[in-house]
Amino acid sequence: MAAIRKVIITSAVTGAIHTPSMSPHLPVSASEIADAAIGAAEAGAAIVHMHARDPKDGRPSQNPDHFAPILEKLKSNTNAVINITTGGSPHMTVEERMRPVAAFKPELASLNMGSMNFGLYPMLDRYRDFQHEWEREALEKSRDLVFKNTFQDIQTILEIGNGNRTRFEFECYDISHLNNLAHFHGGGLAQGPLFVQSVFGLLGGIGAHPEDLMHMRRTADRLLGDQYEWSILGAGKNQIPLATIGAAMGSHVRVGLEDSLWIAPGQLAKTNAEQVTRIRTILEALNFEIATPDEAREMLQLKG
Ligand code: KMH
Ligand code: ZN
Repeated sequence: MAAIRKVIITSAVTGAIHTPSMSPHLPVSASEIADAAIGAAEAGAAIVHMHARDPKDGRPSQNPDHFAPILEKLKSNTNAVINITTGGSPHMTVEERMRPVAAFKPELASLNMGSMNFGLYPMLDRYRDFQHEWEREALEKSRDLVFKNTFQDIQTILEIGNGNRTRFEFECYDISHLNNLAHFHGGGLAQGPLFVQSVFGLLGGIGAHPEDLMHMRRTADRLLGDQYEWSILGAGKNQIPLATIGAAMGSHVRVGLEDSLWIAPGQLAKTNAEQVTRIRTILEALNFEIATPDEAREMLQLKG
């Protein structure tokens, strides 16, 4: 009998795209963010993808002082792999975005594989009442915003990570980002097994149709061969459907309030754990096993 495949669940617990006025369940303070990640890990997430916020107004923050209490609580309460963002928010400079990974040298960090438009402004049609003016401004400004990830930016983050044995969740929002990853892999700066997080359904990136998913998969296979572990992230309403299709085709999955505030149409997720439980139930029904943090460490060759 063939071995049962182990699927890594990542939970991205708060992010920078969604803002506090969009959901009362979005974690904002350090203890809310840490508790959300611990709950997700207890529900089955092997990896927690971490952003921090300024507790004053919920604004995304890459200040290491805002990460420190979150990481401390996480480390003493869970064995989950901690993955720190270098994406921060698309409104920040790359120098700002790198700060927590340089300071904390985690096992895993995100790395965004190309510059792109990042259209958050359509959310202004849905949300009108904001507690803080920065929330409206962030959405409004995204009309004229480039999320900057030049080759030099990517190289600098790779060099910081490689120097600390931090490995990467390579965020690929479009086909060209796979080309960029193949370029850095060919040059030796990005080393396998590459953890490729394909991101679907953000305005500015690839769509969220199953054909888009197939195209990403075929291109990754052609460019990266057996050198990668594939993971799927669908934004908003695409979260669970795309994770399910991807998993059936051999991917790992990412859920979390960073990527979708919802658990069902018109129904906000109350916790990150709820989304982990939903995808876990589906994966187990498909006869997959859920990877433990240590199994994820082994698959991705993390430093532990
Ligand atoms: N917000 C996601 C679509 C990062 O933190 O580096 C991608 C992300 C970026 O997680
Ligand atoms: Zn993120």
